[in-house]
Amino acid sequence: MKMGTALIYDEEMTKYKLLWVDPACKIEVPERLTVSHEALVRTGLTDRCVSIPVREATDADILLVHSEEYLEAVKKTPYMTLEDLKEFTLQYGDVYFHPNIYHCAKLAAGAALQLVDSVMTGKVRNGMALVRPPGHHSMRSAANGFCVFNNVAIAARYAKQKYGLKRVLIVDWDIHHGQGVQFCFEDDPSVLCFSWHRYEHQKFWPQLRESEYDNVGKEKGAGFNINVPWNKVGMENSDYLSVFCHVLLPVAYEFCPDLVLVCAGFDSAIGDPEGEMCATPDIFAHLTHLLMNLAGGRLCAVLEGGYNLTSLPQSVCQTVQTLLGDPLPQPANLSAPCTSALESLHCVRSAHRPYWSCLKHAGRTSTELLLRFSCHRFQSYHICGLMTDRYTRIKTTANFLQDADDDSDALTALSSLISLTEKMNKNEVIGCLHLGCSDMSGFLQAVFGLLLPLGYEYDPDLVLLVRMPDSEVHDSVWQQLTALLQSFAQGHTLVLMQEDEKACVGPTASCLLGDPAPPLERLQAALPEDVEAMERLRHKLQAAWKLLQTTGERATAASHFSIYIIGHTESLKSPALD
Ligand code: X5A
Ligand code: ZN
Repeated sequence: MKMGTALIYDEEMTKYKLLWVDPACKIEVPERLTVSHEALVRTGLTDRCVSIPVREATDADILLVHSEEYLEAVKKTPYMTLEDLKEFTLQYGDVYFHPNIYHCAKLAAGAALQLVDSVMTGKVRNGMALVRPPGHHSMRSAANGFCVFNNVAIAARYAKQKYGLKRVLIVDWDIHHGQGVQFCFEDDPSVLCFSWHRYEHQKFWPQLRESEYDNVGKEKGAGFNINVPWNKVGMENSDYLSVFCHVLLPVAYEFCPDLVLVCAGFDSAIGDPEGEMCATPDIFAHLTHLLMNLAGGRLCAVLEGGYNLTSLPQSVCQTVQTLLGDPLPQPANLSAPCTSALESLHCVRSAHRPYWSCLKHAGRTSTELLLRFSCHRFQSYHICGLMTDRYTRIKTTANFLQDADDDSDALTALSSLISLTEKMNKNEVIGCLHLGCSDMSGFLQAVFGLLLPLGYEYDPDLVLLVRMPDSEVHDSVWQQLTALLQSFAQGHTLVLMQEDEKACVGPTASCLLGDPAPPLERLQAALPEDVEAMERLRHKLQAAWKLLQTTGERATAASHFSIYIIGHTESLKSPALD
């Protein structure tokens, strides 16, 4: 099993800065990198990572994405006078040059490539590169938005070329649209690009029509570019999680990537002067975790933006800590997604409906209800203090699994478990979700569309995961489920399995210990009756569980209104009517 987390950083990348007055660029300072690195050192995270040296990207590496003319032009910048640099800078948008930036840009791209190599050769499981300049705005022949070379785009092409990867997923959680990444791969179905971004109906930089949700990719790449525009500032944790549960995760699992690259910008965190969003740094632990079981755990995060020198280092620490496999923090104050976020979500899902079977709503009635679900409240057992660190987690898991193994009666195991947990504080309340589904795709769809949002909103103190003897859940899906459920209750998960499932005990335990779940095979479309049943249930539960919603109130109200005025107006093409 590949283990370990790579950390790539070199102080050299702090050695360039803005040399003249430019209000648009003054936030991109060397301290962004130093405070992030210092926070990792202070919290002991650097010591737990595998330190990998940077290297300079070669011309050939850079030419995977950029034009020769552009590379040659940038090569001249180290020799330019201040006046020449200023003038050179003027041809691009919101970016600055410095005599040392070409060197740093080669190191930043090279760092991303070193990270890909470390993960692909199995030296580590995953990793993060702390780099400057960022990359996701730079285009084939243009610097843009503080970016010189497109670090992540180069890394994706490099990974495909060097390791023969068929599919790469790029997740851009920076608050700006990674338009450089989009333009690079928009006709390429082998690279799935996801970006959410502050948009405000095209009022926010870079003010591109191409950042809209209806830019789904071109030609063969149609469906492989996902844009989630935020049309209001102040988005919160629940807005981000909602997009992950209802768009990114189902599509990403259906895509089945061989590698996940993250444009890890933290200007999407609270306090950032650019993003003006309200998500807290611990949300990045969850975003990271939710992506960590794709591609057999091969995840490379590369720093992009992040300009608040308090929330940036905190967010970086959350990301690295999660990559290392630590239990996740309880997601802070989850509320209902806001109306504007729900409107965006609805538009994105609709725009991608033709391309992804997980977004296709079944049109016919189910003959059989294949998905059973109940949600009731009952007394539970507070288990805090029992599993406070990795070591005790291991021990408890082992003991418990041993019990279940030795004792032929699963009930005995259950009662011993309960007596164990009864010793802990009581009187906390958890929910019980019973989920069954006939095929793998339908099951996973229910996990993303129902179970994860419910779990996040419910915020349990303990997750009790029971594998029913007749569940027919494929082992690999079971492992994914086990891994994903550790998003909740700070990883306090208890698993009950039966004697005849001995073979799956080891793999389950390894997921509980934070090892990546093995990659799934590419999913087929879910059975229409499963989708239908799930959708119906989701709609029924939406009033009580806001994270299940995928449509804004306004959108709903508007459709009712359209129905009401049938015959009087032209608005017969309302989505509610087809
Ligand atoms: C990487 C990044 C932001 C550029 C903002 C320009 N760039 N107004 O976050
Ligand atoms: Zn940004």
